[in-house]
Amino acid sequence: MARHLITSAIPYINGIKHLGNLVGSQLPADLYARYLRQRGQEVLFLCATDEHGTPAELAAAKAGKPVAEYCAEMHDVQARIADGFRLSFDHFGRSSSLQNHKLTQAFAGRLADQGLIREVTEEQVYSVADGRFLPDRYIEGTCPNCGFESARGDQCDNCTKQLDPTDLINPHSTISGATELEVRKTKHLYLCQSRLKDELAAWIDSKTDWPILTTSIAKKWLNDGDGLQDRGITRDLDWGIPVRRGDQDWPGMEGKVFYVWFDAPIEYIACAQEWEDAGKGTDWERWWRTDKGADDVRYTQFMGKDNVPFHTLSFPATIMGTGEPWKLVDYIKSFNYLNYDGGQFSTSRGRGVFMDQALEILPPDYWRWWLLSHAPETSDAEFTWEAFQQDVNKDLADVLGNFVSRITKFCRSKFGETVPTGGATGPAEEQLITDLTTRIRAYERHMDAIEVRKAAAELRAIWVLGNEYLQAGAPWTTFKTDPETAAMQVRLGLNLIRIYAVLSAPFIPDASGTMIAAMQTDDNSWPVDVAAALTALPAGHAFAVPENLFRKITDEERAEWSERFAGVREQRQLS
Ligand code: B3M
Ligand code: ZN
Repeated sequence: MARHLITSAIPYINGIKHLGNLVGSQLPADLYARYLRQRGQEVLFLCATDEHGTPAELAAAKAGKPVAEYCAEMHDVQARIADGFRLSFDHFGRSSSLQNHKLTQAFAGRLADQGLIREVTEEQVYSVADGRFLPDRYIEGTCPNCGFESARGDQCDNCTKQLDPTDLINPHSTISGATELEVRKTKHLYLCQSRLKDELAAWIDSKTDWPILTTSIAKKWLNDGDGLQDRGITRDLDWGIPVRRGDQDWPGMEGKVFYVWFDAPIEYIACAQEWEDAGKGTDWERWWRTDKGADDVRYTQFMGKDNVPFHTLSFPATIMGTGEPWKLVDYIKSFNYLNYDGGQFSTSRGRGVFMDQALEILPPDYWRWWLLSHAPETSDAEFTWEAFQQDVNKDLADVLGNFVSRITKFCRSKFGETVPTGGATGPAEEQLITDLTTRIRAYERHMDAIEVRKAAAELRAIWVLGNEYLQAGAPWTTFKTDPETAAMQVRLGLNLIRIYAVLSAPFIPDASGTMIAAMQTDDNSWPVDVAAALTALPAGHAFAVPENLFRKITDEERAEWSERFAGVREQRQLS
């Protein structure tokens, strides 16, 4: 038995994620975690909310709440929605946890001890009325390029020109509106990651099995980008992890916090501590410290492509720089973007379907199936309502749902609600076993390799095999002349339902649970030997006809939803 540590990129706290975010990190991570658990592996699957940084402060201010209160509420909201999608985290932590405070400060202290942190004096805008330095996006003014009046300190949203706050005409604080701004000197800590370049390059070069998407981004930043310039790891914000050198004060750093991208990945580790401290497990170090057994762990990270530089360069640099035996990631599965109906999902404009809204209109399996079977692995993918309706209706309702309903209802009407006895298998069944075996082995290979779309295609093909068998065997006709053979066909079909439940569980856990419950069995063993698995439910075993597994999406619904989600999401921060 192997041990697998799995993390999904931790979602920002400020608002609810859209389906594009979901399919690029949390959902495929859940698919993989569920699959490995089913295959008997020991899994620790962690996620958390990413709670620091300017966006969290701004969102809290907008909601009129103290930022700590806002984060606590939004964490609960996100945890509830994650449950709604059946994301099976072993722990859903918070980057603002005490554990992460301590660990982040310890990392910084250790990096300083290793001589990898230097102090840099910078000039930054200070607001006298607010009594604080203003991050670029807390400053607005008129764009010198196009005259747009609400250009931000870092960029004009109208003409997209990159700006410095000092470029703005009539600059003012977005916190208070104050115009009394001055440029003051302030000191920040920089992580000397440029000095780790060779070590990082060698490490990335050794990852020959990583997806091209992951390594191409890493190498681009490593070689011709400026991704490995030394990087500021502190900010002048109120909300965040106070800058300390381990458990000591850091002279000159009073009132400053660590940069959100410094502490967020460290939360992957702190989350394991939270998991243990919450009483959900023991011995977190055996997952994270190679001197405490984590050498045996295979660590897989899931994320969208925009997060790859931080996970291939910055976070490994943080870990390597300590010189301590922390576990480095073994495999990074990254994703392209999912677009929405001819454009992009947009959080700011409310374009597309957000996780809470998705669950309001359909149960999680519909989304899980469609999103995973269209995961943007090799290129960007697109969500359209037409495709969603068509695929869900066909794959889930017509193929899988229909198979389950036909077999169980036919059996009930002709043989009653127990697995029928009698009849002998023949060439058709042998062929089915051969085909199923081939496809199930391919499905396992794709799941092991985290080839999500290929796995989904294989699973769909496995469902289709059942339908084709039923169509060809036609027990409803056979029954009239040869009831024994019909009984055998139905017995096999009922056993196929159990097998489908097991194989489909990583994709559609609710439907899988319904199928297992209907088959009234607790045998959810993986079909390693297909012929044997087809006799798991013996003649005489009682079952029940389940409710329809999936309903069809109507044309009216499709039209209504595509209209409803076209843009301008209702301003609902909390639901
Ligand atoms: N919070 C970005 C995001 O939510 C960021 C990921 C952090 S992973 C350590 O997409
Ligand atoms: Zn402009």
